[in-house]
Amino acid sequence: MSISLLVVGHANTGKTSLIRTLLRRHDFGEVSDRAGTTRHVESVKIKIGQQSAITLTDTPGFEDSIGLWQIRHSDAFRSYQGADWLQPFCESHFAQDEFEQEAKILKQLTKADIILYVIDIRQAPLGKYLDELALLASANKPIIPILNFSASPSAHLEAWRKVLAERHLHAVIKYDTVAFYFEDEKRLYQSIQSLMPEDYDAIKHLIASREEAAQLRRTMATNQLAELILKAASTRIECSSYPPKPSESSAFEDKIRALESRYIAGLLRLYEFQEEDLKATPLAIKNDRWQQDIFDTDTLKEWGIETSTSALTGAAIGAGIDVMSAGLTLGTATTIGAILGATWKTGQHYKDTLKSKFTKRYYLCLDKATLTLLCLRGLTAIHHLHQRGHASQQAYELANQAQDDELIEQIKPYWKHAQQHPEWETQTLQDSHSSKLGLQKVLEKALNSDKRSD
Ligand SMILES: Nc1nc2c(ncn2[C@@H]2O[C@H](COP(=O)(O)OP(=O)(O)OP(=O)(O)O)[C@@H](O)[C@H]2O)c(=O)[nH]1
Ligand SMILES: [Mg+2]
Repeated sequence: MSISLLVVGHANTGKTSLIRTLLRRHDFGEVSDRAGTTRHVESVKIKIGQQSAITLTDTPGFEDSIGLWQIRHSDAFRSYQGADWLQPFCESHFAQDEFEQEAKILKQLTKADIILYVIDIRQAPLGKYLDELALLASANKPIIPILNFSASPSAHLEAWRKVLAERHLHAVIKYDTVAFYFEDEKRLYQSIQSLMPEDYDAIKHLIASREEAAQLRRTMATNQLAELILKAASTRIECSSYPPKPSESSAFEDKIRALESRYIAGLLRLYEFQEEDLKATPLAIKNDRWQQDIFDTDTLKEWGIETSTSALTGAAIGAGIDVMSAGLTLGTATTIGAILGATWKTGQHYKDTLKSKFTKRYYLCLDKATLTLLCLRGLTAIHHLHQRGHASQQAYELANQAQDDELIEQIKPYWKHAQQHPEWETQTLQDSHSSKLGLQKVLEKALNSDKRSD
């Protein structure tokens, strides 16, 4: 069975926005700054699997509640008790003429299980709103007031709480359909649970499935970010001189920007937002000269050389390279590998380093600061989308972030490793990829520490 929630309120208080946010859909109804945007009643279901858990009904806003209140207490309707005035009123000429919009709301009242009364708390609790509450209360249905626009402090919050408490409306929900917090939504569902005890389990299930979906999205988002970082770190292009020619730098920058754009597009799809929801300012890219640190213990290990003798072997490698650079134009990886006592495979793997040394060709890679910036922007984008309401109208601008030394240290081993693996740029990195898994953990920790602001 589906619980029927009727979403009502004064014009422009965010009723349609609330439904969009609860649905996680930006395409429901029409949302705009203009009052009187919604002109028709429209219902939509929230499903868990195939089962419909909640039916949300959007309505036009109240426009002239003071006038409506006066008609309710005029000779024509005064004698009716409780909800009895609703039907005669909706069949009267008032419902066809000046109260056409209000009548559309009133017709729905008898069908609803719960009324969600949406309040714009930037406004004081004026008489017209109190009239709306009184008209709604006459339907004898439970009302949950939603204090919308709660992300910014409001001078009227306490006044609203007071007038609502005076009307026995204590279970009030603070909400913001733009800066969305799952905890607020959870409180709304918990209020519904307390009003509809027979549907307790269905709502419990809904809350759990929403929580799971949010967690899964976050895991997938950090997975995509880990992939971006590894691919960006492993990306390099060959150039004829260092510093590179402008055309070579810009070819490199295009590659990195394309990687970031692909990441952002994937993230928007994951969170079910659209391209226009997030604008990334151009990433400030600096390149660096790629070089393999042949004395790095990890590098030596990959060469198949034991680290215990690294100092000695390092010297041997240096000597080997000197000998070769004198004698060979471009030694094959196999030969070089053999000279250095490494396997054929690892020799092959390091051919770019050696080629770079012998042919005076250079490789560009991403510098440390840009890579960290890419990581910070990626985290900020996840953080923002995670709590962006689906009713948000303004694009979020993803700007360049301040450096974060702690994070740099944590991601350093992963990017250093990725820099030695140019093949990762084009490979599909499996979810079981050890660097990807390790980096993903670091990113999740950084997100949970909640330091990133939007
Ligand atoms: N910052 C912020 N803006 C909001 C919030 N809720 C709605 N808005 C904005 O307020 C305006 C009105 O939102 P709607 O959802 O169209 O309001 P409505 O109550 O459905 O309006 P009508 O259909 O005209 O009665 C839009 O510009 C929304 O983006 C909120 O919680 N915070
Ligand atoms: Mg609307």
